Amino acid sequence: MLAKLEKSQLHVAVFGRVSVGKSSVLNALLGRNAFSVSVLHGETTEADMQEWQEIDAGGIYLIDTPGINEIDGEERERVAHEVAGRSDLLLFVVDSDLTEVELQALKTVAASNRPIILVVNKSDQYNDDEILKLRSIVRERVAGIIAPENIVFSAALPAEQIIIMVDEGGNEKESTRRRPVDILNLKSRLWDIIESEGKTLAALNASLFAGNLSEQVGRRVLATRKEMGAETVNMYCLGKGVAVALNPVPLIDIVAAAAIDVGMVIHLSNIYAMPMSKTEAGDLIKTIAAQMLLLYGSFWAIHFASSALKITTIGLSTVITAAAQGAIAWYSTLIIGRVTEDYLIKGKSWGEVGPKLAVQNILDSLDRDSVMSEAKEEIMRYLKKDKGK
Ligand SMILES: Nc1nc2c(ncn2[C@@H]2O[C@H](COP(=O)(O)OP(=O)(O)O)[C@@H](O)[C@H]2O)c(=O)[nH]1
Ligand SMILES: [Mg+2]
Repeated sequence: MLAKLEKSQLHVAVFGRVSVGKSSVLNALLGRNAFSVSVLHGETTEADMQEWQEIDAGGIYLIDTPGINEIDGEERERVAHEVAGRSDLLLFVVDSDLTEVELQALKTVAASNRPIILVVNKSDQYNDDEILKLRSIVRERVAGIIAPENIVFSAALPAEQIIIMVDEGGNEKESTRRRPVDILNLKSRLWDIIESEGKTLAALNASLFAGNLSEQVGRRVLATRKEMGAETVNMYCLGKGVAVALNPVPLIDIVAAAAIDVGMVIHLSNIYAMPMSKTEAGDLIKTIAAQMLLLYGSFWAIHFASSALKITTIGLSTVITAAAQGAIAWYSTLIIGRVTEDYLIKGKSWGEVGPKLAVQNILDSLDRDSVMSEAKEEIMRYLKKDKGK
């Protein structure tokens, strides 16, 4: 998995019932008969892989798998699941409306959080009217699981049709004909997805894989992230505390403080592998700040008032009042950081609790007075050190 990630390989696997044309779809994409196709059930018994050279980016591999409905095929099903689990993108192939078994299987693989293209193959068996109907039936069947743009029709290996021609003399002449292969819709949909999110898919899947590998690995990954997260939050708390303490103009306090928090949230989102944009980070901070205001309104009001008064306090024991204000800034950044981590660990969501309870929980878990007195000491230490220089 790591080697695959290093070489930025992307694995595309087919999934589906026996004989729907999985191997044929892959051959049509490749433009050569790399995978064996058979009218017999269960021709493909092992997962097999071929590089798809057509895409410039390179490193795209197509993986053929056995069907999911083998009668004595528990082992085959296991292989199919395993391959799907290691793939970055899935082609779920059907050849008509989905059966109950297929729908169940689709739901199972959809839970693995990989993008899925639903390929309705053997379209040569239907006329235009039937295709229209089939499309709307399938669309409805998989609503909420597959986006409409990810449902594509194909004719990977159209069947031979026997054509009987009658000439003027009344003689019948038999010939055969194949409808043209139709794989372009699938190809362009695949290219779109790979072009827009190929690298991300590979990286995301590698981390999902690491998470699935064992509970232990998952826990270790999380523990490492939490460690890095705590260090990061601390760094920003000190940064903001000192910035606020040093800054004599209250308006700039607020602007600079906001910029520091946004920086921290973006930094944390990278640590937790859920990258956020500036706007997203800003929105999250607004949500958290609104909850903090609701819960601790008067406390923050005093914070702002004292910030506004700071200009007039210069000349008193400036360092001490500055450090006190810095400590409040530190505390607010600490809460934003902790709540953000909580939000990221839950996969960028508030879970069942909602933002209010999430903020409340973090506030409850921290002893405000001791956090602030420690913060004050840290800031003073830093300011004195700075002055010494
Ligand atoms: N009519 C028609 N038959 C197809 C198409 N694709 C595959 N088949 C046939 O379906 C059968 C099973 O194909 P195969 O690729 O081995 O299916 P798999 O078991 O899902 O891998 C073969 O007889 C193929 O000729 C198609 O687009 N149209
Ligand atoms: Mg096959």
